[in-house]
Amino acid sequence: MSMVISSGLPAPCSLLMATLMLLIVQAQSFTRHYNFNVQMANVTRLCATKSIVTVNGEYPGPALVAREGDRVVVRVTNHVAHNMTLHWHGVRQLRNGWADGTAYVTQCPIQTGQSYVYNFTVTGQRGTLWWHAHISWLRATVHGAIVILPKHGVPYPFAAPHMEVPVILGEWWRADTEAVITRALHTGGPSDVSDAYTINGLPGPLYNDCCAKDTFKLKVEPGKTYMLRLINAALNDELFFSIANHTLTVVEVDAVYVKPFTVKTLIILPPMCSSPPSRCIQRPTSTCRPLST
Ligand SMILES: [Cu+2]
Repeated sequence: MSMVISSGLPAPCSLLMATLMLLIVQAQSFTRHYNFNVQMANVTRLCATKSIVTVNGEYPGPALVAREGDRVVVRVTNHVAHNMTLHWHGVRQLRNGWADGTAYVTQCPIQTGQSYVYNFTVTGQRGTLWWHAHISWLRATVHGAIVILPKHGVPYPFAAPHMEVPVILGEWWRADTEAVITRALHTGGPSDVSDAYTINGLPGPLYNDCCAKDTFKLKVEPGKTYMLRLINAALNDELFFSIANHTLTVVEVDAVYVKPFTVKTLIILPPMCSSPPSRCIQRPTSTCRPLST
């Protein structure tokens, strides 16, 4: 704007150019529409198939991708027997409080057969967050990544990675997770622990033979940088993350860039979603660079 004013143009021209520039900036923000159908799906893990609550039949659920400044409109339709809300973990709901998705706090749950449209603008944030069910224990299987890219034309404040990959750490129960939390609430004791930890919904080869094919694999090339968008979607557990013979450079935490620092291991805390969103403990995003460079 100051460039226009200092250009020496007559005032009406300056005003016109300023208006055009404003329109151009506004045009770079988009409205992103998503349809999230909450539905049951049969998923096989640890050699057994069970029916779980999902979004669009996916476990983990679909990634929600937007740029800073974009409006996000998510139509959620509930096709399962459970009441449902979805929470956009860590997204600052500035003047969008009704879109926060906390059941019985900012909204009544979406009942079976009903829809609700979440409508919010991503303001002043860029990085990795996540979305999850915010009622009972349904977030065990109803969750996914939120990827907030910088504004169009704005680079990362670090070397651009060769590839970006969401890495969602989670848990898998053989039992119905709603039965697990119901029993814990009845007894007042701790809940049963999960049967497996997962990476992007897959338990990996450490549990039993039939899990070998259910392993998350990322093919990498030596010397290239990969940005792992790390999310802890476990119910209650702090999780440690490390890659053998590699280091991790943390470049962003909670959708805020940080001065990059290098570690061998990260601890990622579980969600504390009974707190207001601004107090939720969130996940770091990291880049890792193979040591073979
Ligand atoms: Cu949360």
